[in-house]
Amino acid sequence: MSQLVTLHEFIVRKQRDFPFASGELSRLLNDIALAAKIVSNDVRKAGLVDHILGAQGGQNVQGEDQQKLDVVADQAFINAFQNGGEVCGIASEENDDFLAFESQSAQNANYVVLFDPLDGSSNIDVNVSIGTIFSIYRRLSTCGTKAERQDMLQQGTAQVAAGYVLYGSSTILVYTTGNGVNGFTLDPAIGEFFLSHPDMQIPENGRLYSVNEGNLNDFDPQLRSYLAYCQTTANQTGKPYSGRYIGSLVADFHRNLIKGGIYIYPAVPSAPQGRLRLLYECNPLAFIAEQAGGLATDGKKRILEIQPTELHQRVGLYIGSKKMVEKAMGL
Ligand code: AFP
Repeated sequence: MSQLVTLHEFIVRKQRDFPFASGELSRLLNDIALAAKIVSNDVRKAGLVDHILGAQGGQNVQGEDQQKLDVVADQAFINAFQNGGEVCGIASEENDDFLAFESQSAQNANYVVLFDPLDGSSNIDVNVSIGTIFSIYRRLSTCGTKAERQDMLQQGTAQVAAGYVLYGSSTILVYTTGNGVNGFTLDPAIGEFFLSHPDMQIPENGRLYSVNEGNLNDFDPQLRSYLAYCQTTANQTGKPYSGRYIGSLVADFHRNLIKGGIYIYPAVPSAPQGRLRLLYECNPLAFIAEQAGGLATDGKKRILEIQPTELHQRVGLYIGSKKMVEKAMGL
């Protein structure tokens, strides 16, 4: 039998590669794993528990209906960060403004986390995969003081780590610290994540394209012609690509990461800057895509080099297999 490696053991081994590491980032990753287990447990019983399933009744800062599970997940991660003591502040898709933690121990912490607690939450009521996406940065403000806005508005290239948890047919946590991408599947019976997808690499080319084709008439001619190519004789055998669109970015991205493919959500008249959030969705997934050998752009430039100016900034996203993204961009 091959040896099982837990997420915790894997993190400890990686930390040993850096003799001067303080262990803070390792502890933070373990905090994320703990929150992920709590949320996974809630997601698994969403259909059973009336107070969890359904809309919260409020709207988030983008005017979208908040699902109860959105709020539950947001709080689970915030609690994990506050209890863990490695994070001085957070920004989340569900909160209008960033939160600077008040305690002295938090003010002494070196990291901030930006996250989407439940991506694809409009899919909760129909039992479709959803996920948490996170991004970790070192703070820019002075240690010992409260976190500031500048800590949150850093370019994606400054990410120290990023990852996602997909609550799908199983729960999988995928992350990078800038040295490859690894995936860990949760064994729900014992509540432990095990290394299941070591050194993930996205195929250079794939045959899946993921786009909301309901927006086709709003796409620019370049993108329309790329989609026509996908639908006709795109691969070497002269067969069209297959369209796969879940409407849950984290699930669409994960599938394409494993099988090879491209996910596109461009700017459209109804979302002139794009629909997806730079800080909570695009930057973390772009970091993972690049670490796995793929590409992520807004259709013109590298996602990771976009300078954020607002917390809830949106951008277009072309992400996935390198050759497919290049072709979609007309390169
Ligand atoms: P929610 O988290 O609000 O459900 O948004 C999901 C999402 O940001 C992303 O996960 C999807 O890919 C995208 O929106 C779907 O958008 P369309 O419904 O416009 O295709």
